[in-house]
Amino acid sequence: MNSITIQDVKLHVVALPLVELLKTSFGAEPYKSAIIVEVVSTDGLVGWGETALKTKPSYGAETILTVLHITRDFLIPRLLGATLESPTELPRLFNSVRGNHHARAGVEAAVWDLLAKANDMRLADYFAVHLPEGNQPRDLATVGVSIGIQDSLDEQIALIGKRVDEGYRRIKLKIAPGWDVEVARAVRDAFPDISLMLDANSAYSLKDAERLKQLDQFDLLMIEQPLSYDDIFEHGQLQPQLKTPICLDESIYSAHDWKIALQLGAGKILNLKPTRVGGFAESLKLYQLCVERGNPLWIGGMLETGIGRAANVAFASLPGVTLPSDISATNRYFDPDIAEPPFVLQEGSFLRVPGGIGIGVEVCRDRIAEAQETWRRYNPFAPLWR
Ligand code: OSB
Ligand code: MG
Repeated sequence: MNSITIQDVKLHVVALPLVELLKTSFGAEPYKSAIIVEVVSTDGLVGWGETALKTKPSYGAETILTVLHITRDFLIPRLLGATLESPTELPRLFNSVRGNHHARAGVEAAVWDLLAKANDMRLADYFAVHLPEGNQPRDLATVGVSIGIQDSLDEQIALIGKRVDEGYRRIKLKIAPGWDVEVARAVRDAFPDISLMLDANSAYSLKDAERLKQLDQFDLLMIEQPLSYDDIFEHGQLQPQLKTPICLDESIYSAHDWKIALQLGAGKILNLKPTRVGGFAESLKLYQLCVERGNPLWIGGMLETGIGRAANVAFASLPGVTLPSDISATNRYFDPDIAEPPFVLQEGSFLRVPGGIGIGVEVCRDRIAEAQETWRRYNPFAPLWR
């Protein structure tokens, strides 16, 4: 395997208008913000990564500006001049930087792309190099779509109908207290056969167990993160009361956390967001743990641009990812995106893994520049970095 030496790291803070907002239990942001990481090697290769985060600490503790600070002041100085044989060396290089998973993940993703390119491989195949035999990617990722809270039941039903017509075979709805049982009932009445799941984004407490139990009647694939964003213990008390499997999202930051969750019976399914767990090295550990334990696994999304989406599609094409992932077609998110070509939903509810090396999509620098302008317009006082 070829190694690389890091010559330069550039950060591009971007904002893109969303084709459709995603309102969760903690609200909706009016545009998509992300930090695009560009890593350049001494032999002139370029790798791209993305931290797709919110501007508010509403999903987790990190925000675009904390990522900027940690990346610029602590991660980049450790990376410059480093010679790497594998991106799996990065967690050790960044060992002295506690937490800040999304920040570490953005830089790490760019190095994965760079090293895959240095070795003339597609990212999906390069992931498989880091796994035991029998984990060859499938060239496609099975996907669903995540739909936000709407202003009325009629609008909710209409939007689901539109997504089903587009070909999505798994629908995820955001719920919150007051927008839950009645919504699930209405949706089930309108679509008796769709594969349906709900995501509460931490909106409930154990006191709501009776209400959550009522959701069991709607034949849900799973309910995602009903309790606090930092809780594992109480999910372990809720799961035995529910027939619907609990899927953990917000509260799992590592393979270690998932082992605790399994031990406590806190959930049966993992939503693996590579950026939430600090990157693809930790994601590969979680992947292997889920394969060993027979846990259903899918890849979550943070409304990534085409850069983050391409890497997530590559990861979701690994055979241990057994459930549809939250990676929808480009036209659900952006028009246009900052990378080409767009991901197009295929018959059967899947996206194809790009054929090119690395992430396999072309980054459009003019669109990045435009998206940086959009960020500045929305955040005139935010500091910028190169
Ligand atoms: O909870 O899964 C979530 C987006 C931003 C923050 C949290 C979540 C989400 C999604 C979007 O549900 C999934 C996607 O990228 O399409
Ligand atoms: Mg979620």
